[in-house]
Amino acid sequence: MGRKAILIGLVLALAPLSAFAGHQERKSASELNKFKFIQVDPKSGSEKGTWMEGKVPGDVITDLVKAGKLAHPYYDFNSKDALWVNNFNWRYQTEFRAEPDQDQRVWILFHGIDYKSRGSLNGREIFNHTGMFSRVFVDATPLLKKGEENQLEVQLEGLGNLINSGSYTVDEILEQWNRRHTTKTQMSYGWDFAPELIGAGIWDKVELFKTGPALIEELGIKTRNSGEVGIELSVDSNQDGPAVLKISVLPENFGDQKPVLQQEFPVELKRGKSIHNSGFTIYNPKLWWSWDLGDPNLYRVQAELIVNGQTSDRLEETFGFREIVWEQNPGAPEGWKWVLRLNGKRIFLRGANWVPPEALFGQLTDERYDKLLGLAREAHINIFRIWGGGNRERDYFYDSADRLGIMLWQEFPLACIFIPTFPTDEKFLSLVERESGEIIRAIRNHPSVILYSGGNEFDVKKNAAVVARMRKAVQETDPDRRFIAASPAEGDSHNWAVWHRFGNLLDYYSDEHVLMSEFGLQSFPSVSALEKYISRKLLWPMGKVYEFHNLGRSKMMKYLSALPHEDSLDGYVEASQKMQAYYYQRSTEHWRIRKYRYSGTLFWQFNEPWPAICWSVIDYELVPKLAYERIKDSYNPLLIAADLAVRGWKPGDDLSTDLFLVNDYDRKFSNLKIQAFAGGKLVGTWLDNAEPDSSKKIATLNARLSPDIAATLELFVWDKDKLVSQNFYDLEVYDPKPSDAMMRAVDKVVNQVGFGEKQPEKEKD
Ligand code: BMA
Repeated sequence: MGRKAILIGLVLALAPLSAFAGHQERKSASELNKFKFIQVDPKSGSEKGTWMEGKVPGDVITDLVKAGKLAHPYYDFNSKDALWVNNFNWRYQTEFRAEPDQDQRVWILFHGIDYKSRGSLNGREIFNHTGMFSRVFVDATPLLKKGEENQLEVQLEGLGNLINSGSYTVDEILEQWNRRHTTKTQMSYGWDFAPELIGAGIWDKVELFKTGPALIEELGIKTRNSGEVGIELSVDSNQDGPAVLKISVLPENFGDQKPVLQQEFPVELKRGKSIHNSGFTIYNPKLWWSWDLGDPNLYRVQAELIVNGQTSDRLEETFGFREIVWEQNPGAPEGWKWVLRLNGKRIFLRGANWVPPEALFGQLTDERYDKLLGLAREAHINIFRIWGGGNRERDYFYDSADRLGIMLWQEFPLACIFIPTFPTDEKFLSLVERESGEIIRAIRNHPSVILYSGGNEFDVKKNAAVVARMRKAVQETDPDRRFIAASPAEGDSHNWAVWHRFGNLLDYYSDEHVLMSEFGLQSFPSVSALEKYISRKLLWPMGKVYEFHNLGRSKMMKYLSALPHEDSLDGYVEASQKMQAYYYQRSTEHWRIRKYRYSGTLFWQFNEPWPAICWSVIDYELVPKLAYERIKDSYNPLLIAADLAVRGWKPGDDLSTDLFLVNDYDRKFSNLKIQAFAGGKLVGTWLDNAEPDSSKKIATLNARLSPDIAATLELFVWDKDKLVSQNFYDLEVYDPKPSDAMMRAVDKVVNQVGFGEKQPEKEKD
């Protein structure tokens, strides 16, 4: 379906849209993606140096690397050498031809600009914009030159560097002080798993297209599982009068993909912007499910706006039918509602935290999204929390999550403000409201998105003003989806007693919250990944470059000291990955066994934005760490788990443990055969059933471990002849030391003062 007979000739700038663009897709639009760029002195406004080739979507640092002006900032300490970039402005230019017929309008749509920018067309200002996530629509028609090239320019303002005081604490405060004014990706100011690369760029796509007198600015879609669909059509028209909205709906990823509905609605256009609501019903809709409960069925709506008998604009969008209910966790304080029902079915959240997959957005590709989401699906993940220090990702990510049946929890771009508070002046509050609203608009039609959160780790009471404006944005734009003020906030837990407070598994097991939305441990990536990004002379002994790439050295040494390991890079890599795997496996299984006292686990963190030594389970090279392999089994919807004591075993020891069968599917498994091998020897076989959505103890296993084989426990579940679940425990890995009284006190203070957490009712008594 193209915008009929609309052709735009372009000189430099065109590339076809990817065939897989489900969101607000204008098939006839072309992307402007080839630009040139130049450095600009912010004071004098004069250009410095020469024009270079720039790519959109992209960022200035990536473009400078390509132009040979910067060494790649992911290598060694190089990101320091990119800091000067922030002290200049950057002018991007492209040219295009557009020959609209009479009554046609030409539009340029910027999907995301990082962060402060001014745009001009043929020398006339077309916008002056602040905010990374708001779209910028430009009606280019009045400024176009016929039969000539049109010159589009975007000048990006350098935001300046953070002052480096040389003291970690002072720098933390300065950094929070600076970034709390912006709704830009917070992580780009530097994080404990990301470099400081503030940068600037036209980070999301720029589209060029024509319409008739009326543009479809947006198509908001709401569904009920009964089949009712509400359409909110936002229009920008340059004339009054009657128009017709033609709707056609077809299955997107199932069935014969023939239209299931075609309908026309009268629309009374008003000059300027207007909103028109209409609705229709799809009988017996096929529902969208997370992959573990069913098929992620999607529909496509094709919308065509007819003005004066001619197509004025067309837009397509995918959407789904699904209903979400959040229920109170049994036995938890009033208001802790984290038991999820998807289309009436209860489902445990087997999740992870998602961070931007590239610190340099110019390097981000659809393939990277594909690989990461594919790995997530393989690891049985059914939800991602898109962390507030990161981004609203590009459309492709949400489209892919829809199609894969992976649910999403989207945060707004505010994170980790502990010492100061967010500003309360109207300028900032309205910026936050607009940017939150635009994030919602960009993703609200995706059935995979099930929750909004105001951001990561800030006191929601001290920051009530900013929270109120985010809530307002949700209420006005998408009131049916749940909004929480921040995470943690309503009974979810960021448990950093382990790692930041040097604790052990017992600190997880004593956590009284009901949703584990962050917990984790750093590990080293593979030696080959380290060799790729750290120069040979800095590789060993481990110098400061490791901290620069985010190693928490003293914490790492605490956790490594619990395991015998060689004092070599290989030894550190292996032991740290073993330790991380141990923690992720034992914690997630502990909580899954006790569903729905606990209703979900989202470990910190799935991926990483640059080559780091951090909490990720997939390294920057997209190589899974050992924890990823363990999570695959621990997150199997049909889980066989040993509820092991917090201790270690040696070859020859006696092992006694309860075995649990956890079934997150909504179907029953009958006559499953469960086998246990201790130290490689078959020590038990059981036959049992797994009821839908259940967790049950199936046996107590008592066995003596073989004296001369490593102490391991392997569990297998067979459905007839098919292996449907398995698990592996390295019983020799053990970290003995829980956090001490002082660290537990620190943890409490962080939760109360940092996150504004109320004490659970029980503790108050
Ligand atoms: C959490 C996150 C991040 C941080 C991580 C590890 O609380 O929300 O801010 O990177 O801890 O320290």
